[in-house]
Amino acid sequence: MAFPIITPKEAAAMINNGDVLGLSGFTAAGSPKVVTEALAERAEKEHAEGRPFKVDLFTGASTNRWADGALAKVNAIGRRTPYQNTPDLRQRINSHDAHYFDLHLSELSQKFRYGFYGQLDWAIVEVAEVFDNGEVVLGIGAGNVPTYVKYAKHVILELNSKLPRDMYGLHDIYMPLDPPNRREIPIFKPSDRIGSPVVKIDPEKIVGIVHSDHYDGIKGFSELDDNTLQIGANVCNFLIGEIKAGRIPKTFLPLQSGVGNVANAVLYGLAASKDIPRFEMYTEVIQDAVIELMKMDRCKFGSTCALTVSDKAEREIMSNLDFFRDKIVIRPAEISNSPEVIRRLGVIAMNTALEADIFGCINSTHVLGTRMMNGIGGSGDFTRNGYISIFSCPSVTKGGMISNIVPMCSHIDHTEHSVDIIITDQGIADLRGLDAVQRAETIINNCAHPMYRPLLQEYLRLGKSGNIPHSLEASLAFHTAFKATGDMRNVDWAKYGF
Ligand code: 0RQ
Repeated sequence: MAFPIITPKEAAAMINNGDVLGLSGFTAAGSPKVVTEALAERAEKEHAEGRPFKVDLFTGASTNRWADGALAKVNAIGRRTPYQNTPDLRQRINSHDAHYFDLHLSELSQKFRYGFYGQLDWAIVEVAEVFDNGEVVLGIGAGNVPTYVKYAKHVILELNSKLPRDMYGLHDIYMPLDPPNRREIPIFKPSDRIGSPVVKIDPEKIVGIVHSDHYDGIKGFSELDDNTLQIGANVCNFLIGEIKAGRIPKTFLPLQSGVGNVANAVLYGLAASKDIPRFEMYTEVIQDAVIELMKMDRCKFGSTCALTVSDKAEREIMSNLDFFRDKIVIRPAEISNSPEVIRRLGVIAMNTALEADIFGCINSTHVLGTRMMNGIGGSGDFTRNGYISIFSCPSVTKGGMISNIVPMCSHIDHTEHSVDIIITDQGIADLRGLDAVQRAETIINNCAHPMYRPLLQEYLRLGKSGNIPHSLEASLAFHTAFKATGDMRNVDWAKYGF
């Protein structure tokens, strides 16, 4: 092999306090494991000896316990973008130990190339194979690797022996030109291939290869409960109704599905429904449910940025690549999430909300408007550009103490202009063509839990005038009641003069 083999410790020793790192991977899949873990050990030592040690991390999306997890635990992350979901990092962000800026996943590569975020010192990239000319086959998450390896001063490769060499051909690596020279991204169906199966890295930049031997460590999903199954069934019923009404073509349209338990349940709902035609996905994450749907021949093809699957499913895919090869393509985030392509293909966007308000706005990111959960991820890329944009969530959370339908979202990621449909276990609110008050009535009657409906109806009835009849004083009363008493049902409208 043309490149030196080094240990994780030797790799970590080359990285300095204040360096900016671009990591491979997306939603944990394909993220580095052993170099970042060794770097966290080094940071801990430096801190113990009284020296500062933090690095900035640019990733594709969330990483794993060996990268975000280990580095956040020892407080070694300075700046961090985009999406994340490890408990330690979440805590560091909410205490401002780590400086997190959240942005749409489709935008990071190009904004990095535009020079908005400065220089990159290192790219640390998990690979399945390295060729002597510097070409590499990536792991199961492409993220922003093509941009990071182009702009980084140095590259460290993690060659993961869990990834078989015949992964060659699973990726489609394409980087658009930047304005004013950008052309169309020529994807006209989810399975179109427009780039290369490998990422080309300048061999001069590769300082060494580190061996690793780990699956991605992605945890499986919660058992589907009655509520999530009902949400899945409601999404299916909505889609079937749209096909029957001729608003979605009979041949169907590509689906996008977000992350998390609810998204996984929605996909299992699709499997159960015989009225949903075999479908394709143009999405950013493929979770376990899609792998099952491919085996059942319900999902024909998936274009994605990552296989965000449990270790069990990852092992299964890796040992059956001949079956999956013509069913999956892994693309960089700026292509999997490209607004241009999403709009062209007519992708049906299905994402999960933390909370929705009665006028149709969505909070995807901030618990009680203040604490960062994960980040906006690609939900905005798909919501703003989808053929139909659907948000789903349970009607209540934490045993009913939280209503996921609130008078006004405590933080807004997606405005009513981008949201067509809201679905909970209670039912479906079709907001297309409705004014603000009609939207509110529909959401309260169809999506709110019955125990919260009277409270929401009262808010709407007593709200002040205007196109969106909010009461500025009372709009966050559900949240303040929860903060004060631990239960949104204790909201007291009388306090606000109602
Ligand atoms: O808390 O973990 O203590 O049980 O939030 O909630 O219902 O399990 O939902 O796993 O589907 O995640 C929005 C976070 C939902 C995710 C979000 C509590 C609840 C639970 C998780 P526990 P669930 P899911 C493509 C698209 C943004 C990015 C995105 C997400 C925990 O879907 O990160 O869409 N989306 N990307 O109890 C307080 C509320 C709450 C609440 C739920 N209103 N207030 N807590 N919880 N609602 C993929 C990518 O972009 C990569």
